[in-house]
Amino acid sequence: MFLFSSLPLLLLSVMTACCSENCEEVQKTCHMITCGSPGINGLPGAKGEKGEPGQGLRGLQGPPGKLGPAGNPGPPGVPGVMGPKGDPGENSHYDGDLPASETEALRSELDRIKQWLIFSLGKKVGKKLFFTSGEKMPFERVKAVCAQYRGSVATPRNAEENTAIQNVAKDEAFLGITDEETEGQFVDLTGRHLTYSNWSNDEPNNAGNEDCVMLLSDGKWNDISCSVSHLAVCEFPA
Ligand SMILES: [Ca+2]
Ligand SMILES: [Ca+2]
Repeated sequence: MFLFSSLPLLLLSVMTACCSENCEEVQKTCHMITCGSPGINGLPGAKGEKGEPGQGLRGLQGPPGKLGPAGNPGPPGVPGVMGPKGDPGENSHYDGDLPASETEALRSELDRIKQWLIFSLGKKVGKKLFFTSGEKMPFERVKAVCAQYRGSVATPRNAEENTAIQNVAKDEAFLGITDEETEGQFVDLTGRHLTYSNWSNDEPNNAGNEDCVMLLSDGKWNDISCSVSHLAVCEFPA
């Protein structure tokens, strides 16, 4: 009975004791928050460590980028393996394998054409044919024209060839003889010394530096300038 009657009093005492302590703390806290001056912002803290990748969904792939510039060409490749020999063509039976009768007929025809040309245009002496284009030109040009037709400038090795050139030219013509290399030493265009000559009287005289040779109308020779123009006569193997 006494216990029931004194219990409310006991609870009240405990609550009062607790309340007095807590209230002091509340009052202290309340006083600092509501009545103090605002503080100065502190320095930023140290940067934290990088976080773990997030768990979100990956974005869609973007469109392809622009085409880049063309690269440098690569080195040449290794040559391929040689292919097999092709089939013979339709005219393969003519490849250097003519019947003897046809070869002889062609040779005969060629000889006949040569004779026509010699009869109308040139002269044949031994194994040489002499022709002229009928044009006059400087010596360098004569050499080029003869070489163009696989011949060389007419060069008489004996009196018969000299007469043949004279008959073909019927005019003053260059011969394939010069002393351009060594003054006074006339050689043919291959550099060989002459074994035949037919100089006119008092020639060669190198009058005004004359290093080429002209066949005169009478068949005699005269050294003359290489830059003047005379008839071109060429010789060919017969
Ligand atoms: Ca000379
Ligand atoms: Ca002369």
